[in-house]
Parts: sequence; C-alpha cells; structure tokens
Amino acid sequence: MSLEQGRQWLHSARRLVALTGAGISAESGIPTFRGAGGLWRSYRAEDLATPQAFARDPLLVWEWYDWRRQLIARANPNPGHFALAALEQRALQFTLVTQNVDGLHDRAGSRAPLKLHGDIWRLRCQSCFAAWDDFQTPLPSLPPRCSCGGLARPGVVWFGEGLPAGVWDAAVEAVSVADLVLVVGTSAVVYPAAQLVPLAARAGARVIEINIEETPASSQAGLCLRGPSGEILPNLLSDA
Ligand code: BV8
Ligand code: ZN
Repeated sequence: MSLEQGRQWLHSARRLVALTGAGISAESGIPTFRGAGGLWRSYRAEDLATPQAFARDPLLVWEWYDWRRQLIARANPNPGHFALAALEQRALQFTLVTQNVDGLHDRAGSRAPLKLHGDIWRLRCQSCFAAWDDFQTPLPSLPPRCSCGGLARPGVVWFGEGLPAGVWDAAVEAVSVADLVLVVGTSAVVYPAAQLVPLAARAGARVIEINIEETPASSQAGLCLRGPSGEILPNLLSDA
C-alpha cells in the first residue's frame, strides 16, 4: 500500500472530499494547535478560543487573534494548498472541508471551502450582529468596534459554540456520498469535525490519511501516507 495505491484510488474517484486541519498550514509557518511550539505566550488555544475567555478579557483574546492574523498575513499557501486547489479543477465532484480559519485555501485558489470553524478575517458585532471582512494587520485598535459602537468578535467558532448549521450539513452531505475522502493534517480530536471521518467510512468511502503522525482517524483510513502534506499531496496528484 503506497503512494501508487493512493494515485489509483484518486484516479478512479468520482466524488471527492478533502478534510483539512492545521497541519496543512504548518509548512506555511503557521503553528498548529497541539503541536510543538504551541500557540501564544503561555496560553493554550482551548483557554482563549472560548466565549467565556472573550467575555472575561476581550482585549487579551483580540491580542491573540491580531497576532495570528499578522502571522498569517506574512505566510503564503504551500504546495499542499495548491495541490487541493488543482484537484478541485480536475475532479468531477470535489468538496473542500476545512477546520482552519487562516484563509490559505482561498488564497491558493480553492473556490468554496466549507469553513467548519469560521474565518479569522471575518468580524462580527456582538450588538447588532453585523458581519464583515477586515484584512487589516495589525488592526488599528483593539478590541475592534462595529460602526454601531458594539464590540466586534472574531468570526470564528469557539469551543462550546455550534458550527454554522448550513456549513456542517453540507459537510455531512458531502462525506455521505463521497467515494474518496482525503484527511489531511488534523489531529482528529476536535468534534464534531472529527466525526466526519467515521461518517465517511461507514457510508462506504475510501479514506486516505495524510499526516506526519498517527491519529485517532488512522484506524478509519484504508491508506495512511505518513509525511508532510506539502510533499505528499503534490506527489499524490502527479501522474508521473
Ligand atoms: C461544540 C476556531 C456544541 C477558533 C476551533 C470532550 C470530549 C469530546 C468533545 C468535547 C469535550 N469537551 C468539549 C467538547 C467539544 C469540543 C471539542 O471537540 N473539544 C476537544 C478539544 C476535545 N468541540 C466544540 O466545542 C465544538 N462545538 O461541540 O458545540 C454545541 C452544539 C450545538 C450548539 C451549541 C454548542 C467547536 C469546536 C471548534 C473550536 N474552534 N478553531 C480558532 O481557530 O481560534 S478548533 C481548532 O482545533 C482549530 O479549528 C483546529 O483546526 C482544530 C482542530 O485542530 P487540528 O486542525 O487538527 O490541528 P492540531 O494542531 O490539533 O493538529 C495538527 C495535525 O497536523 C497533527 O495531527 C499533526 O501531526 C499534523 N501535522 C503537523 N504538521 C504537518 C501535519 N500533517 C501533515 N503535514 C504537516 N506538515
Ligand atoms: Zn454593530
């Protein structure tokens, strides 16, 4: 079982889904959530990415997001992101589902990624619920405010918050009819996103995991390609 097997499965797939996590952005220089190098100062993502943390200290949470936005703005999509955008062009039916909020799939040319956990470039007002894109880095003032004067929050899904209903339903629908699902760079510990893998396997999809290490999703994968996604994905797509 190898890259060649993966190429054959990819070649015969008609309905394709790629599920990505922070690992696909690691080679772009964006720290993952649970890997070494952690995330920021002495905080864990689970401590800051919550409505409670934001209610307690919106300025601290916004300093973390502004720091990440500045880091992402200096980063570029890597060959893994570009490979998935190329696959989208070639495959009969292709759905990209991402847990990432960095927007690197969009910048690589993916047309309509399903963003399960939202988008770090979108802001939403806590008072009037207006939502808008703001790509300024750094943000001119923290915490940012809406034109109505209300406090703005990052347009991401925090722990304890529901996923955007339409996005989640579309992701479930896609994996339910897929014949091949690529699971790329995710530790498969965050739910309900991680549930998409057993869902796909039970619905009869083949699953290929691309990761530098074993994860709880590995047992659901018919093929595990161990290594950096920035190398494996382009190789998987090359017909050579
Ligand atoms: C919800 C946005 C209910 C914000 C994020 C106890 C048990 C089980 C579940 C729970 C529990 N307690 C609470 C829960 C639920 C909780 C959860 O799953 N917690 C986990 C931590 C146990 N989930 C939630 O709260 C979700 N909401 O359940 O709500 C509900 C329902 C209805 C109505 C109301 C409420 C919301 C979860 C979303 C949280 N938001 N992000 C932000 O980004 O700031 S999650 C965050 O983790 C990111 O989105 C990230 O993408 C996601 C998952 O992490 P990964 O992407 O997998 O990244 P990670 O660092 O973990 O792993 C990187 C992987 O890449 C590794 O495997 C590594 O080996 C690999 N890698 C590294 N380099 C490379 C590589 N692979 C390939 N190539 C490389 N070069
Ligand atoms: Zn407002």
